[in-house]
Amino acid sequence: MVPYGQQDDQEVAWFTGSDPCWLPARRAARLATARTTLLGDDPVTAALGEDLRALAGPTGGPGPAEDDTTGRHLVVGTLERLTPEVLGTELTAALGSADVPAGEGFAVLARGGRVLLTAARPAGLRHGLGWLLRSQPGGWPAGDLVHVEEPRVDLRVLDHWDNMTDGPMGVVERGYAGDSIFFADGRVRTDAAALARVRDYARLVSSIGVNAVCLNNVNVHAAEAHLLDEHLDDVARVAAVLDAHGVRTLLSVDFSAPISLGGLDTADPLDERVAAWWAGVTKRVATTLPGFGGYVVKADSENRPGPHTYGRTHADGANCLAAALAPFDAVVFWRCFVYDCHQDWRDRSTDRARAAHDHFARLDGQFAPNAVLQVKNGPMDFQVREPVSPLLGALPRTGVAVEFQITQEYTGQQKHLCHLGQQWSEVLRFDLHAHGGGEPLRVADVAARSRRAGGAPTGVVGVANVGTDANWTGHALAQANLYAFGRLAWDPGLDPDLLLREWVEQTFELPADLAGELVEVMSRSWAVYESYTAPLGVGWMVRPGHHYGPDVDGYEYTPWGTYHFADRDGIGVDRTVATGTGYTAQYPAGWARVYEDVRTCPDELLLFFHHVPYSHVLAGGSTVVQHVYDTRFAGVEAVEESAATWERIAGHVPAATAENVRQRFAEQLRSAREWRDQVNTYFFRKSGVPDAAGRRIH
Ligand code: GCV
Repeated sequence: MVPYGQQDDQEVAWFTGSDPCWLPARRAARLATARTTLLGDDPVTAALGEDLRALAGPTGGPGPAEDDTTGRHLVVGTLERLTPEVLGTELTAALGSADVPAGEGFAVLARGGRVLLTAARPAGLRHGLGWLLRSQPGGWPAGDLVHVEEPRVDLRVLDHWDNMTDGPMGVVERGYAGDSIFFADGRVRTDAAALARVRDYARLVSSIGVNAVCLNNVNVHAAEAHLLDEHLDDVARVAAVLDAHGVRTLLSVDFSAPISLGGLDTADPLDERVAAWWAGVTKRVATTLPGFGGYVVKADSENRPGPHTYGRTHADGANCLAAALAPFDAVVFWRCFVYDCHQDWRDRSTDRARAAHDHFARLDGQFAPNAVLQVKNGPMDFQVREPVSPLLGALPRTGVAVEFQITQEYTGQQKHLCHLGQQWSEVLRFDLHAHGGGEPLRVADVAARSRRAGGAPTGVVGVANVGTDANWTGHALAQANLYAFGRLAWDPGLDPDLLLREWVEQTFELPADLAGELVEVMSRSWAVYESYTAPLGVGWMVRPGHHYGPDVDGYEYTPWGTYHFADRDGIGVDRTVATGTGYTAQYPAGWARVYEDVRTCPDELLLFFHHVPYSHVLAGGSTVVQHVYDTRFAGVEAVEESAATWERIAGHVPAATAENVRQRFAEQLRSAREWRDQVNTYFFRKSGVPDAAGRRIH
C-alpha cells in the first residue's frame, strides 16, 4: 500500500505543454482533494497515483493539504488487494453485493464519503478513473452509488500511420496534426518531453477505453522494420508508459522481414526457417516490450509484399505470425485492404469494391484463433459515404475487427469540421442480415462477438488522428472524433449525439444554449461535408495523391479502380448482378435485393450501386442532377452558418482554440465553395441541364 500523502513531493504536471482535451484538471476538482489510498504497486496503479498527484498539483485542485477538511477518502485497487480493514464496514458490504466484471471493466462504489474504485485487472482502474472524471461532477460521486461497467468489445485499438522519417507521405501518412508523437529523425523519441507527451496521450485514450495502440504505419519502410531489432529497447520505453495506463503496444511489421532483417532468401510463410525466424524475433519483442499486444500486417496490398508472392493464402500468412505470437497472449491484425491497384481503367468488369470479400470470405474458418481480420468499414477506402463492407458479415468463424479512419484523409483533413461519430455509429448499427429474416447481425455484434461467444478475438480499430500539434488533432474540434471513437469502441451502442454532448461539456465551459448549438453544428457536420463533396455515394472526386479538395475526374483514368463513369447521359457504377459487376451479390439476400434494384436502393448510395441518367428521380423527389445542384449550394450555406455559430461560441473558449477553429472554418468555406463550383459545373457541362433555381453555375 502506498499512503497517498506520504509519497515524494516530486512535481508531476497534468498535461505538459499539450491540450488536456476532455480531461481538464477542473473536472477533477473534488477528486483531487480527497485522501487517497492506493493499493498495489503495479505500474497501472502507480501511474494512477501519479495522475491524482498531478491533478492536485499547482494547476489542479487545492492539493492534499486540504485532505482532512474534505472528509473524502478514495480507495483504489484491484479486487485481490481489497481487505475489510482498508474498506471499512460500509464499502465492504457494498462490495459484497456488487458484481465486479472479470475483464477490463470496473466498479465504483460510494458510501458515506468513501469511494472505492476497483477492478479485476489494473487496466480496469484506468477506465474507471475515466468514468469518474466524465460522469461525476468534480470527479466525485455526490451520494452513495454502485456503478459497474465493462466494455462490450475486447480489442479497442488505435492504429498510427506514423513513420520514423519524413518522406513523400510525411512523417505521419495521412496525418494532419503535426509530426509523430513517437518518432523523429529515424529514431524512437525517448526524451523526457516526448515520453511526457506519450503519457498524456495514454491518459487521454485509456480514459475513453482504448486498450491498444499500434505505433507505426502499416506501410512499413526500411527504417521501421528495425523497430523489431535495433530500436526495440527504445520502443520498450514508450511501451512502458502505455502499459502503465492499461494500453498494449502493437507494431506493424513487414511481411518480408525474414529476408530484410533475417537474411533468409524467402518469406514463404510455410517455410520452416521463416516460421522459426518469426518465432525467435517475436519472443524477443514480447519479452522486451511491457504490454506487447501483437502485430499489424498489410500484405499483398498496395505493392506491399505478402503470401501471394509464394503462392500461399492470406490464412497461411496470418497463421505463420499468429503461431509466433500465441505463446504471448498476442494477436496478429491482418488487414483485408487487398485489391488490384494496377487496374486498367478501360476494364469495366473489375470492381475494386468486390476485392476484400473475394479474397477473404472463402478463407473463413482457416485462420488461427489469435488472428484477427481487420476490415475497413466500407468496401473501398474511407469515403464520406460507402455501404458497409459485406465482408464484415461473411466471417462467422474468424476473428474480425472493423477499421474506421479517424484521421480525416477523405473527409476534410482536419481543416474541415467533419464529425464522424454519426458515420461510425451508423455502420455499427447496420444490420448485415436486414430484411433477410433470422436474427439481426449488427456490425456491433460482430465487433463484440468474442465477449459473447468466447470465440476468436474481435474488435474495433481506428486510424489515429493525432500528432505533435499542441491541440493534438490540428483542428481543435477534431478531438471529438478521437473521443467518439474510443467511447464507441467501448460500447458501440452509444448515441453519437450523446457522446458529442459529453465531449463538449468536458472540454469547454459553455453556457447551455451555446453548448447545444455547438453539439448541433458538430452533429450535422458529416452530412454537411457530404453535401458539398462527391454526391450520392459515388466517392472520390478528390485531388489525386494528397486527397484534399475537388478534382472530379482526378481518378477517372488511373489504375486505382476508383471511377464514377460520368458521360453526357448519366453517372455511377453499375454493381448489380443483372448488368454490372455483381458486387450486390456479396450481401446477404435482404440487402442484395435492396441494393440490386434501383427503385429500392437508398438515395445516398445510388451512384455507388447504379449507373443512372441525370434525369433519374430520387426517392427524395428531385432528379439526380438537381439534387447535386441543390445540395452543393445548401452545403456551402451550412458551412457559413456553422462558422457564424462559432463566432458566438469563440469568446467562451480559450483564445488559441477560438482562433484555431476560426481559421479552419475560413479554409473550409473557401474549399467548400471550390467543391460546389467544380462539382456543379462538371455536372452542368456534362448534362447540359440548367439549375431549376437559376443559380450561378460556371
Ligand atoms: C497507409 C489508403 C491511403 C493510404 C493507406 C491505405 C491503407 O490507400 O491513401 O495512405 O496506407 O489506404 O489503408 O493501407
